[in-house]
Amino acid sequence: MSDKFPKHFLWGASISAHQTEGAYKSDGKGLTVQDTRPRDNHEIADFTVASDHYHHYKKDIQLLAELGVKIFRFSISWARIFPKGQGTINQAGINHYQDVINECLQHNIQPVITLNHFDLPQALEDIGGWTNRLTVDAFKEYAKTVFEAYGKQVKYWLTINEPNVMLLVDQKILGKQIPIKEKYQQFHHLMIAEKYAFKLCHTLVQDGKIGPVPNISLVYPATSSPLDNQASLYFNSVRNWAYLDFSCFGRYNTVFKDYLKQKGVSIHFEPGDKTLMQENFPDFIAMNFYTTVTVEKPMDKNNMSEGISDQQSEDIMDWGFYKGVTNPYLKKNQFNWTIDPDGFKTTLQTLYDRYHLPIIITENGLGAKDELTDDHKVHDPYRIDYLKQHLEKCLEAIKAGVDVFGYSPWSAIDLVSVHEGMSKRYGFIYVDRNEKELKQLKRYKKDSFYWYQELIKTNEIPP
Ligand code: BGP
Repeated sequence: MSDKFPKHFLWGASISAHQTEGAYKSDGKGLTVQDTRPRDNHEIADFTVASDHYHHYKKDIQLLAELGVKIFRFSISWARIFPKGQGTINQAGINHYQDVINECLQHNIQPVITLNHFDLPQALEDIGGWTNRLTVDAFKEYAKTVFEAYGKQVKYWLTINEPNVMLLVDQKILGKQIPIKEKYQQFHHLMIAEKYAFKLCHTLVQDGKIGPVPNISLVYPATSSPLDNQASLYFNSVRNWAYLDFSCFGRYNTVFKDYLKQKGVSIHFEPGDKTLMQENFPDFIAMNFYTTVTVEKPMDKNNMSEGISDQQSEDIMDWGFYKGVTNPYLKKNQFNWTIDPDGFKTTLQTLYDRYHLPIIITENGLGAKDELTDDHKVHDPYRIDYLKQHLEKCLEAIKAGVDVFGYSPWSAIDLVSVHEGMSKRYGFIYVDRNEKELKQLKRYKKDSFYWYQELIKTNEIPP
């Protein structure tokens, strides 16, 4: 096999609604948990304007067409379609995404749509959010509405972005901390909602394909000690496999069930849940990958706080089960996330052999403090380096037999990072604003834009 990627490989770029759109109250949109969530650092850019993609989508899609992407992954803001999460449909919201989809198709770009990316409508949060089973009903109504509205044109769908991250760092992403018992009932509801999305997509969208979109970080044991190996078994299960086993096999795995039992947590099933989960499955797995995690068995409770401080951080502890440690073999980025291209290959191989489903990478990328030069250039060799290293390993995985059919890195344009506002940029396209100043919000192509353009054109990693 040559060094080229497969002929019809789906090169893309990804964003989410709340991190790019802005216009948070325009045209009838309701508030979401992202609009209301307390931010630890009030200096960071808010989501009210973000990258103003709502008003710049034509320009942004035109730039993506110039980049050469075949797919564009974005999410629909549920609260634009149902301002209260359910009930009355907001036609302006339906029209907006119709315009975005038309614009993509005119440029021969296939939309890949995430149904929900961290932005639950606030009205549903007010009735208990994912803890309340009514949120599952509201999600069904919402999913049915968008499949009916856009299913003729959009064939690739993703369910709910990273339920595993939402639960691991709940207080940061969902706006409030919840007790563990409630957390895993939420988890069950999220997974059931996803199963309904599989079912509805397969019923309503002709030739539609749908997949779960978890954030997968393979978990390594810190040493060859059997106890560290146990720690990695448990964190792998809680962090990764619980979600995908439910989506792809329709069951909770035994390690995860034991974890819940030891925590005194039991999940309530409604009649019909078992049939639903065992009869509806995805067509592919969409994987978000940034890093890997290394854990040991926690032995000393002193000076340790339980929990997780950041979605990809090693600063995690679950007493009795696992504790994150620094991996001495790996470098870190400016924001303390480890960089592990070999781990990317191992993750792809592990995922494929576990589930035997085609894989599309829907996030991967480097957050960095980019600088716009006086002549409006952004020199980001570090991002090119990161992408290059990961794509080399992706190609090795493909050669080793893993069915990877697309790569859509994070992110198409600069956007508001979940934890670091506008100071942590991921895009191929620079958006000229910072934390405090909106400036003109002009778009500039970074060096990585030209590098990725060349890659897409040749289907080969440029030197
Ligand atoms: C993923 C999320 C994205 C994005 C990314 C980077 O988990 O799906 O929405 O935020 O992580 O995270 P951050 O913005 O914290 O750097």
